[in-house]
Amino acid sequence: MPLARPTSPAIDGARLLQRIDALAAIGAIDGGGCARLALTDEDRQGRDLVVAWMRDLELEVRVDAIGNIFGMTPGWRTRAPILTGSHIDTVRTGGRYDGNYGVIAGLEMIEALRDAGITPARPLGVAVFTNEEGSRFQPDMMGSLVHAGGLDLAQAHAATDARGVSVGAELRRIGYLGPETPGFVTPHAFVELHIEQGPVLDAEGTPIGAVEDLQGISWQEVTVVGQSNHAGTTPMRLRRDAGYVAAATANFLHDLAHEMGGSQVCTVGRIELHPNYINVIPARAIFTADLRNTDEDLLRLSEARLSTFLDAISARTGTRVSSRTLARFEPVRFDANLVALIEDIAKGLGLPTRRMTSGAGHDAQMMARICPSAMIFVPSIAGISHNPAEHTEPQDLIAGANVLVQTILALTECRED
Ligand code: HGY
Ligand code: MN
Ligand code: MN
Repeated sequence: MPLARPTSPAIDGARLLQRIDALAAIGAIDGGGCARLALTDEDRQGRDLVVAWMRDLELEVRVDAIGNIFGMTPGWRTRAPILTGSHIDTVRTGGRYDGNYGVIAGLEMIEALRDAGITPARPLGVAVFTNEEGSRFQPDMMGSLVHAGGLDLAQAHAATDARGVSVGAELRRIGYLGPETPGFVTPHAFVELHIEQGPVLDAEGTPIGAVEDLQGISWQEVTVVGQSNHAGTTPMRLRRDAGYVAAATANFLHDLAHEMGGSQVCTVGRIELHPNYINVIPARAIFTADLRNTDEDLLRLSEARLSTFLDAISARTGTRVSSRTLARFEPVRFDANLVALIEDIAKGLGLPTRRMTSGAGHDAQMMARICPSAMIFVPSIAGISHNPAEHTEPQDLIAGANVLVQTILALTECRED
């Protein structure tokens, strides 16, 4: 794979990788991954480390009331900054690059510019958005959604985890309920560098993805109420088996994705049965449905098909089924000029590039609501992510950071205000 042509400023690859490793050590799990669920003590430690790096780089650190952290260069109050960044919270079985890479590459950009004595024509900022993953608190991309005005702060603070602990209480507990009003800074543009988390770039041997769009996301939590009964004595015809409804729905959604084809994906990631014993017919099942499609009409069709299926199986099994929306975002198109710029920059660095869609949700999709936004992807080996085995080759990590720096520099030289 071609190495990026040397440019100014030069990314210090060793420093970039060293920071990735240092952050990955917080909440480290077997297999080289991370468990830093949003607003846990591990998340706080990760935040504290990134804030320390920001201060070492003489960035002005601002924290807003949903816990988003912004490290800014001088002048950001009077001239809209160019922002980069991502998230450092992870899923419970996360990798070391998802989100973390984009934040650390942003810090590396700041340091490389400083080392080269380059002062961009516009202020810059590196953002760490709260609770991008949505694993502990829903919706996902919570911090950037509040920043973009898509979710009321009080509603976000009131979101609770499985133990009934709220976002607001956790932000206060870890010391990141900041003074700034969410949305206090509107960037001139936002560029997020992220691992692809899918198989495309690695399979093609393409080092850079210029992300054009991002698919729509529908998250539901479905509750099924049946009747616990004896697994041995209860004839099948008398059962009201909540566990069967959950399993049948997972099967239905798997088949629905194959039937619909295209970009449709369906995932039942969490199933909780009560009382969850071998010889008791489950009285209750709570499970999640994650539906995604690049086309909003088809995403709605998949939601309607699920609803129809649940109505029918509820009637057939004598169970009560209810569903609540945990997150719902339409597909997003990124700024065409920014995407073209990323493509040009990558090609100018001698890096093969391809345009692509993001299967995953990202903070950039929320920032696209308030300013021109786009994403740069680098390959994930075998497309593995949300898994400790998540891996991206060092030379790809460095190439992506070079594309980010040059893209941001190109944007700062644009004189229009
Ligand atoms: O679910 C997602 O796509 C993201 O990782 N929050
Ligand atoms: Mn991510
Ligand atoms: Mn993720």
